[in-house]
Amino acid sequence: MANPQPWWKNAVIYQIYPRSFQDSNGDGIGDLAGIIQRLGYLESLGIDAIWLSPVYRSPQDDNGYDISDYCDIDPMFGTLADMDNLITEAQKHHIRIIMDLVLNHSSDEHRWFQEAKKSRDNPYHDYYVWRDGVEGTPPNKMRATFGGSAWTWVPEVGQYYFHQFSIKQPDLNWDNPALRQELYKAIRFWMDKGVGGFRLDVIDQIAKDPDLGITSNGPMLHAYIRELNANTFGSTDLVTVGEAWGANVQNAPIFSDPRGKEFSMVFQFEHIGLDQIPGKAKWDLAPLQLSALKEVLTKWQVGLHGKGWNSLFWNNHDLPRIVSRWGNDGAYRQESAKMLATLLHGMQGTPYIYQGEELGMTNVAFPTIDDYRDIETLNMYRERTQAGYSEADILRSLHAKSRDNARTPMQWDATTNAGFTDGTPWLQVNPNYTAINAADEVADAGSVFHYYQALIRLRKQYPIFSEGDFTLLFADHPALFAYQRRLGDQVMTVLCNFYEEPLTLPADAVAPLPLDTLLLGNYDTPADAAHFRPYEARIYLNNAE
Ligand code: TEU
Ligand code: CA
Repeated sequence: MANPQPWWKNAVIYQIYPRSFQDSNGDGIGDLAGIIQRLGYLESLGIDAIWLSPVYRSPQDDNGYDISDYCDIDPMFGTLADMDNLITEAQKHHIRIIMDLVLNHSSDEHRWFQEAKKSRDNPYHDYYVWRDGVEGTPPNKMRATFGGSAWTWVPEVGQYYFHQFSIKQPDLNWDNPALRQELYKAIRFWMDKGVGGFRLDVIDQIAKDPDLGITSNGPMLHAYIRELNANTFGSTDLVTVGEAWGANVQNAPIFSDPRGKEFSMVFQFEHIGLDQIPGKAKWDLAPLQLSALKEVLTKWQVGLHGKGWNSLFWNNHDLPRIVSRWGNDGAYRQESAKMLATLLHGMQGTPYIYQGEELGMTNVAFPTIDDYRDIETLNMYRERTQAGYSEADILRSLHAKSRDNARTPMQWDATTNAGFTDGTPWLQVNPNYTAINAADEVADAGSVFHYYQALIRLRKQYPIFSEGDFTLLFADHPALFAYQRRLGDQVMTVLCNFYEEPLTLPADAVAPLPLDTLLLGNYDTPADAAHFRPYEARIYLNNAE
C-alpha cells in the first residue's frame, strides 16, 4: 500500500497507574523501578505501548493529576534518570512509553501559581483564570467536579481563581500565549527523551469560558489544539489520545483528523455513562440497558469508520472494573471477563487495557470510608452525608463507582500484599488476590491473561481487526451482542452472549452466517453454532464466497 498505516492503528496500549503497579523499595507506593521489573510480563502479554498516568513532581492531591513541575519526576516515583532508564529498557521489550499530559490545570504549588497569586501585575498572574468579586460571593454558581464551588478566593489579590477540579488544581489560562509556549516547551522536553506519545488529560476543557458557563468544547478549542500540534508532535509518528468527556460522534472526526492536524484519537465516554440515572451523577446508579450499549458502540464504529479513529476501552484509573460492572465477578468471572474482552477487541480502533483488566481483576468493597483514598470519593462522601444520604446508600455507590476500585494494587501473586510491596500499601490490596493474580494466570493456559494475549496476537495477525468495517447483527436481540467486520473478501463475525442465561438462536438466522472457522472462543469447544452458554463469546473468520 502506498500509504502505510501509522503504527498505532494496530497497536494495543496498556495503562499503568504507577502508584499501584509495583513497589520496588518498600514504601508502599509503586514506582518507575518497579515498572522496569515487570517489562518482561508486559512484553509477553504482547502490548505495544504503556500509557503512564502522571509521574511528574506533584503534591499528589489528585494522585499526580496536579503537577507542580512538568519537567521533573516526583521523588515518590524515582528520578529523571529512572525515567530515561524506563524509556530505554521498554524499547528493548518493543514497548513505547506514552506520557500523560495534564494541560488544563496545574497544581497550586506550581511556581507559576505561587507567583500568580502574589499580585495582579505579576507576569504569571494571567497564566490562570481570575475574576474580581467580593469574598463570600463567587462570580457565579459553577461547581467543581470534585465538589464545592469552582471558585476560590485569594485575599492577596482580592480575586477568585477558577478550578474545574480540586482547589489545588487551578485552571490554566489558555488565552495567554506565553503560557501556551511554556507548555509546548515541556512537551518537547519529553519528546527529546524519546517518548512514544501522549495522553492529554481533559483536553476538551482547556478553552473554557467561565463567564458563559462553558467548560468543554469552548469556541477556541480546535485553534488551540492545532497550535499545540504544530508546535510539538505534529510532524512525528507519536500517538496522541485526547481525553474528551465532551466528545461526540460529530466532533470526534475533528479531534482525530486523519490528516494529523490534531490527535490520533480521543477517549469518548458515551458508553461509560449508560449505567447512571440520566441527568444525575455517576453515583446515582441505574442498570445498563444492553440495547443502549449496542446503539452507542455501533454509532461510534460506523460514525468514525474512514473519518477518524476510535479508542476502545472499558476501564481506566477513574472507572470501576468492567468484570464487576457489566460482567459477573462471581461464578462466571473468567467467562464474562473474556466475553467483554472479545466484544471490545473485535471492534475497529486502538484497544486500551488497564492494569489488572487482563487478569479479570474486580472491584473492591471496603467496609468504611476510612479505607478509601481518592479525593473524588472522600469529597462525595462528605457532601452526600451532609445532604442526608444514608451511610449504606453512599457505600453502595462507592462499591459500584469509586475510582479506588481501579486503584487497588496490582495482584502479582498470592504472597503478602499480592507481591505489590514489602511495606504497607498506600491503598489496601483487594482481599481476593490469593484467587486472582498474575502468577496463577500466566501458568494457566485457560486464564483471562492468556485470552487477552490471544486477542492481541489476532489483531496483529489479521488486518481485518484494525481495518474492517462494522455492521451490527441481531440488533433487537435482548441478550446477544453480535456484529460483523468486513475487509476485502474476508468476513469476521463476533458473537457474544452478554448474560448468564444460555441462549439459542433460531436455526434460520444462523444458517446464512459464515461460521466455518472459529478463531477464538471463551469455551473449549463450541457446543453448536446456534447455542450459547453463559457469557459465551466467539470470533469466526471466513472468506466471503
Ligand atoms: O479525568 C477527567 C474527569 O472529568 C474525571 O474527573 C471524571 O469525571 C471522573 O474521574 C469520573 O469519576 C481526568 C483524569 O483521568 C482524572 O484522574 C483526574 O482526576 C482529572 O482528569 C483531573 O485531572
Ligand atoms: Ca516505592
